Amino acid sequence: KVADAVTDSEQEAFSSLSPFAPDAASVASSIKYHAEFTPLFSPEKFELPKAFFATAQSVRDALIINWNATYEYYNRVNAKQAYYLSMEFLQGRALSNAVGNLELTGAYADALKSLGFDLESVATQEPDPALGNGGLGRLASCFLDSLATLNYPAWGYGLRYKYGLFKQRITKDGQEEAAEDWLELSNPWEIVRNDVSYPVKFYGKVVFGSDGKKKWIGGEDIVAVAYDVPIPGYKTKTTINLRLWSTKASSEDFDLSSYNSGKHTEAAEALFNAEKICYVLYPGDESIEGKTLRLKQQYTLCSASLQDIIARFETRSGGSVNWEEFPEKVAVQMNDTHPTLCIPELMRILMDLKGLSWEDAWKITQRTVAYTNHTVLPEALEKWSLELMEQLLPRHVEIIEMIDEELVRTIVSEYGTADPDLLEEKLKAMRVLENVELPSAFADVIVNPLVEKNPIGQFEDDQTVVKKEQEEEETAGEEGEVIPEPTVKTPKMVRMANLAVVGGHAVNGVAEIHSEIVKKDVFNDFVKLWPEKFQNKTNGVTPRRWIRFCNPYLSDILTNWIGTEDWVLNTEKLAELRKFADNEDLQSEWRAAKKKNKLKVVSLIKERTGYTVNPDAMFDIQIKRIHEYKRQLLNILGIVYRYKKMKEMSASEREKAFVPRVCIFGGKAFATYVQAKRIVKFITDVGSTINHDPEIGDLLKVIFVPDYNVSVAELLIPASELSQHISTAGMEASGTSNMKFSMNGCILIGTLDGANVEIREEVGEENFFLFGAEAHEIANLRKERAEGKFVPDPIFEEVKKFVRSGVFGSNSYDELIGSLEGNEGFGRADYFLVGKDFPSYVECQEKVDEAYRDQKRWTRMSILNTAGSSKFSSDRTIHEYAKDIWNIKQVELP
Ligand code: GL9
Repeated sequence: KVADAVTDSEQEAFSSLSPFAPDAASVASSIKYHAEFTPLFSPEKFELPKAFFATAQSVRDALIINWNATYEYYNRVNAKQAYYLSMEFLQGRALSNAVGNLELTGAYADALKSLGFDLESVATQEPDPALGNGGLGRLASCFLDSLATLNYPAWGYGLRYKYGLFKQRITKDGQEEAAEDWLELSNPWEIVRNDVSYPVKFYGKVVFGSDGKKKWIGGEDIVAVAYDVPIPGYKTKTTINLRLWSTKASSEDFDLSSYNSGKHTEAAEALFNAEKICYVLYPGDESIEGKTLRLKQQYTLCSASLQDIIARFETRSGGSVNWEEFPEKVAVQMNDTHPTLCIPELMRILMDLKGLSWEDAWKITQRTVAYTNHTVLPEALEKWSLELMEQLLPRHVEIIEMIDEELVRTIVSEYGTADPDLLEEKLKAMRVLENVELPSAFADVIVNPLVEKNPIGQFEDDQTVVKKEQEEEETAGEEGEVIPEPTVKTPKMVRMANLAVVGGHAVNGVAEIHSEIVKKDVFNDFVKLWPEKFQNKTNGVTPRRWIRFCNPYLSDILTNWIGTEDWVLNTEKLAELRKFADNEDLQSEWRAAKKKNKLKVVSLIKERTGYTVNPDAMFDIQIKRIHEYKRQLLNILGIVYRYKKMKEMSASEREKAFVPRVCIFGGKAFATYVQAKRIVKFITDVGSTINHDPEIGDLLKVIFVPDYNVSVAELLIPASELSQHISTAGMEASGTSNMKFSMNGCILIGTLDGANVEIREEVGEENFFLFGAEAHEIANLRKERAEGKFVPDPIFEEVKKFVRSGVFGSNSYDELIGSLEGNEGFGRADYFLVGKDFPSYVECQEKVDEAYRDQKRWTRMSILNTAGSSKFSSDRTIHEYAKDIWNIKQVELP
């Protein structure tokens, strides 16, 4: 319908917008033009780095035409638009993706050839944008690709971190972090919008203005400036926008007189204070300064984005603004709790700046925002100190207190006062404010002041454990010294997840099992109040980046056997492969493609680690953030067990008993997560022993690929044969690499966790290696474990003893192995149940070897994985969000 708003002559004007001339000769001259007129490198040198920049700029020209047309058209038809707010976007390299989506790969390849380059080498010059950490950030980027491809009016909003997360180096001491200077040579894809900037305020105080309205004044003002990144859809003109904010001080804040009197640091203090907000993703938050910085980041994202969204709404309303229509034009999706400040910020703008009443503002806010939960681990269920928030965002705290009070009213009316214990329990669990006395209006409803004695929750998060370990180290004084008991504090906190649930109209988990856990455990009390809010949206990944562009060999096979390339847009077509699963021609093509991808990884491993690996061995891969719940430790202990068995055999026995494997790990451990860093060190130690053992040779190699990122994933996933998704059941919300592996014909070994459950359903249980305890058993197993009732399997004892014997160096790995036993001082007793699942894991791995020996069977399983992966396209996920949460319609450009 919206297309009707455009007249015929306008249609013509749009069509005549010359799409970028797509022939190789024009492309070559455009590249040459940019090489000549962009003085980024010395003019006489036209080498690879310059070729990349010139090529990227030429592609950007093409993107800009579509990007402008899209923006203008959306303005004109004024359709409802979705905004995806995320602290992370893991975009990956843009060049091959952009030329692929524009269907210009051939033209660019030919053009570059005529200039003496090849597209692939040019593309690998591009640094990976370091704007994310893991699955949550990559999901945001897959969503942008699907939104553009499916012609949904939508934008992404994030922050432009100067250094991103960090660059990982692997040394003999394990992981080291260094600043990732991804912008060093400038970013050819971004368009700085110096004309689009908003003030963002911190600190200050709240006063009544002359109009009787609340006003937030004083404090520290910074400026958020927009950097736009065009996001092209596949085979469509639609090119949406990812708007990233960068922070700076206003020039008035530069103290010129101090500067001239020689006080340079003081003079520039405001500049540094503003700029440092966008230096790194997830700055260390153990110090109060670190916490403040993170909260400033979150508020900057929310405030600048909402000001921008509101300004656009006002412009598009053309002079007659009707605020009730806001939720009919705007949907805001909060990617995890990080952007939850959107709720009080939208309330503040609507009430204090636009003059709406609390009731109207609240209705509008609730109808506009929605929240996606991505994990049941406490680090994502963020809590902020009320005291800190009161200082930094005094007006928002007033609003949050009001929201909390309304919630208390709802809870009291739901549960009544007849059973005070029940009411107290519910208030404690559900309130937005924690350890805060009840608002005065409720003073006599409940006698107990609702202040927790011990604020540490059901599980402790990484940070808490890290801190405890450090405290233990610090307080372990001389013998006989009396160590004072730590004082138990009851800090007042703001629970962001509760705020997100209360303030939004929808809450979704990211895989079926996860959404059930969200409903049964995490937000159970809220489900009773508002069952209609809770939904599932199983994650997905874009088949463009994750099959079509990263795996051209497989893509050609798919297109040939399916008979069309439509599968890139309609992944249901992949199911047609099922009927050829046993076809010998397909099978041999399939294996040949896998082999070619494996050869690329052989080079990558050589280049990054110096090791030479055998391309005929099984490639067994686990790539993801290093985390105890993801159980890289289970994988490496399985490898250690395998190695031990090999060492006990004669050469011929060994060769008969084991399938040769290259076991590949990749992933970053958060810089302050001590136990995760110990795991990295252990993996690399095991690798250096096994990889240099002449008796073992090609039978087993253990590789840790340093600095894992999207580009490394794009090489590893197409080459994988077995991949590991072995989290403690119930702890991995979804996982998304599991989907990418399965699409690329890799067979999964995994627990019944996250999206594994649905993948197994889709590909067939005989094509998935399942092991381990199930989610519903975990709580009880932990309880038994803690009560000392767990009897470890002899093979688990055997493997730990082997590690302690010093085979992998002088280190005895006390902390690591101790954590599996719950020894004094080493934290929770195998909280992640590695010991419990170890025997069934080892047994399952034996089945993997057996299946791999029969290459026909293995190839069939591999084909059936690809054929069964259609559900996991992010196109399916985005259609669901659009329909069930955002209520947006596809808008195709004329
Ligand atoms: C995560 C979950 O751990 C994953 O299981 C899930 O697939 C993704 C996307 O929904 O979200 N939640 C989360 O906080 N992260 C995830 O990867 N963390 C990061 O990305 C840092």
